[in-house]
Amino acid sequence: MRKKNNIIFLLLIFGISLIGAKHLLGADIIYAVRIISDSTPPAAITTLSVSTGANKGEINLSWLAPGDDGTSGTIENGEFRIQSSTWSGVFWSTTKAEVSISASSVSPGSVKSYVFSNLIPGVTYYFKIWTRDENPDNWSPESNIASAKAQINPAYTGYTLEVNTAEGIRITIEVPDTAFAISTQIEVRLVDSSHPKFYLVREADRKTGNFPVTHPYEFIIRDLQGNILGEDDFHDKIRITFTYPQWLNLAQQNPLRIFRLNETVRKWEEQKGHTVDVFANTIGIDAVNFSIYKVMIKINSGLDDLIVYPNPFKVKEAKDGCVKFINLPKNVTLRIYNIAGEMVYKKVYDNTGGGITWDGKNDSKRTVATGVYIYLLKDDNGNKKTGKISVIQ
Ligand SMILES: [Ca+2]
Repeated sequence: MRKKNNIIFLLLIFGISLIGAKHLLGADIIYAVRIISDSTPPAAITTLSVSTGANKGEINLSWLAPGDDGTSGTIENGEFRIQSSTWSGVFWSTTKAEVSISASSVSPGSVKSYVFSNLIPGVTYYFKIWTRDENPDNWSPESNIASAKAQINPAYTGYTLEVNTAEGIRITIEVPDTAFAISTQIEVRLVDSSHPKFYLVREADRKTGNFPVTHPYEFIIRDLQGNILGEDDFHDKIRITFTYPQWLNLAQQNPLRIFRLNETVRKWEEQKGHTVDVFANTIGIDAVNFSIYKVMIKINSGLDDLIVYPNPFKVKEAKDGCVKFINLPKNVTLRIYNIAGEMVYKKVYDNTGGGITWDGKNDSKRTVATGVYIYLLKDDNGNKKTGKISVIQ
């Protein structure tokens, strides 16, 4: 709290006459206010709690406010700052916080909340929060750390059907009330891979170079009168989620895709907009109609789909301290050059498993200097891809 000392100055104004005698001309009182800087920051928040939010990519935060000085006193002209990270070991600091919330008339112990949005659905985020009072330097110590997963999809108001298949794959189908024009209850039936159509499909697999992770399942939907529905597009999207085997490593999970069989041309077509939850081992899509679906690992034939992240590569803040190159073909060679064109790192990968990493070290396992580097990826067929990475040590 700001402390005020009211000091009264008695201002005496004297005039000096020509003969040197002092004459009191008048007196006035003025007030001066001296600010004694508040050096007591608010206490650390110990009650930060977070939970998956209601909408896609959201996490809800709530906490109990501290006081202006420790846990007492109403905070005026203060501020809360919140930092988020997908890694709990990140450098936590008010200077790294992404969110600033002004705090005025905040009484100690009052419940405060904030909704983080536009996070990556299904990914776990960690949070810390700080509070300051009216003194810009009076930051509280950091709060407890709290984590939650960003919402993958908003909760359906309809119903969820869960099927455990003979292969140990769990398939979840979330059907919103608005999916069908009719309001009757609906029965969903899965047809497994003993379906005769699938023999033709296997030929197609080899041509497209996709490695099947689950057998195909056909989804058929009937109303209670036994009529097959879903021949036309749904009125609203239906969510289909597959579990995938736990033995897949992270690099194999990245290229997981859901394919739908186009029965007219007998070809598997990749379904866009999938989300992978690496913690629950699930992959899901919003389906616009029922059909035959299968989960496959997409093996790239070239380097066109390469993704390099994070870039800039802040070594201390990157997960596992590595920059990742994903959506790769089977065998690649990675070369890293400095801006002077000198090669600092080279590695040949006989099996990329879909992705590789670089830890920001040269061939002698020494940390490279902060700066811009050029990567060159080359595959077995002579395809090349280069780009810049900003490395920040
Ligand atoms: Ca204070």
